[in-house]
Amino acid sequence: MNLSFVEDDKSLKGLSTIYLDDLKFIYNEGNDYTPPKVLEFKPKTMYTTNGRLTLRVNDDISGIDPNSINIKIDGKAYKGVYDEIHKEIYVDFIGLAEGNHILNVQLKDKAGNETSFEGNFNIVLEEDKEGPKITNLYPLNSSKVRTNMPRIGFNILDDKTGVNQNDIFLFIDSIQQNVFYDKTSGYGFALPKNPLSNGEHTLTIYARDQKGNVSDVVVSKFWVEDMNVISKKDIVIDVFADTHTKYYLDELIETSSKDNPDLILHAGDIVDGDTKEEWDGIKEVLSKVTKPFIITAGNHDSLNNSNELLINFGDSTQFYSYGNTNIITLNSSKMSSIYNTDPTQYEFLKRALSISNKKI
Ligand SMILES: [Ca+2]
Ligand SMILES: [Ca+2]
Repeated sequence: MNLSFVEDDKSLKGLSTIYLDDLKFIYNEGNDYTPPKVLEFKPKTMYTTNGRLTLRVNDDISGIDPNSINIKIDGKAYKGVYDEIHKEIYVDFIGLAEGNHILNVQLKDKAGNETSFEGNFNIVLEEDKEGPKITNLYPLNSSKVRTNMPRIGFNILDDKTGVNQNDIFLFIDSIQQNVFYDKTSGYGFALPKNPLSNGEHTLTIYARDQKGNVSDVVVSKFWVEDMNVISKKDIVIDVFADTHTKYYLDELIETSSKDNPDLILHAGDIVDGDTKEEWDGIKEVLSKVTKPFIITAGNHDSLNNSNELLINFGDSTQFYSYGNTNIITLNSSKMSSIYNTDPTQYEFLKRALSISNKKI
């Protein structure tokens, strides 16, 4: 710690007094004196009498004690389940009446510091007449993917009653697929039941809300061009990152060609400002590369929120198989923040690892 004092009136020389009061010195950074925080909870308005509240919580140093969570709605006790990975507490309720409700939460960290929180939420039983909205469907229509196990990504939100996982209907070439869905963010995904053949495939998806309203049917036709399977025991992968301009990319490709790699992996920031001109330059440089080239997303690659990366190089959350090696790519930044990214990537990673018995 560094304390500094500076005079601002020389005429007071020798006359000033500084008092320091209520100082606490913590020599061991393991000491925890700060109670947990409830950062927010949602939803504030619900359209069903059965539902789930999600509280985002945080604690520095010792972490939240899951046994200390005490939750009441309108004075009645409810069970709160703590999800340590996502730092969230879930509270499920059944049969609450229409109108305003009061939520009270008490919880402690593992050092015994306690916090209390009170909030309001509303149940509105007006009729749900609109179907869910489907966006962010991947692979995009007319796009090409370099894997025969492409991750099918989507976002489904419904303005009132919401969508249950079992009411999402996703087909690849008329074969229904199992989906994983996160109600809170609306993100979800599927992995094909079996590897897809090279060539065109048709993805069809629709969903139904809890009132029975059905969304539009959304269709995407995409191409699978799996990377050539090689039988070599050891493969060489050249890894690039942060080239930002086509000139640096070109230089690295020039150098890389001397290694004769089997595969090139770009770990993000292949462009700087995410403009169409930049992406056109990148495509031009890559057109001379004869080796398979995988590109993962850096924050600069979606700075403009363009879909150029997805259109040209497929979804940035993906599962690839190459020779004796699997490669899993994830996207931890949206508009330069991890908070808005697709949270179902954790589940995707678990499933991708479980279907893989190769090197990762
Ligand atoms: Ca604490
Ligand atoms: Ca609805």
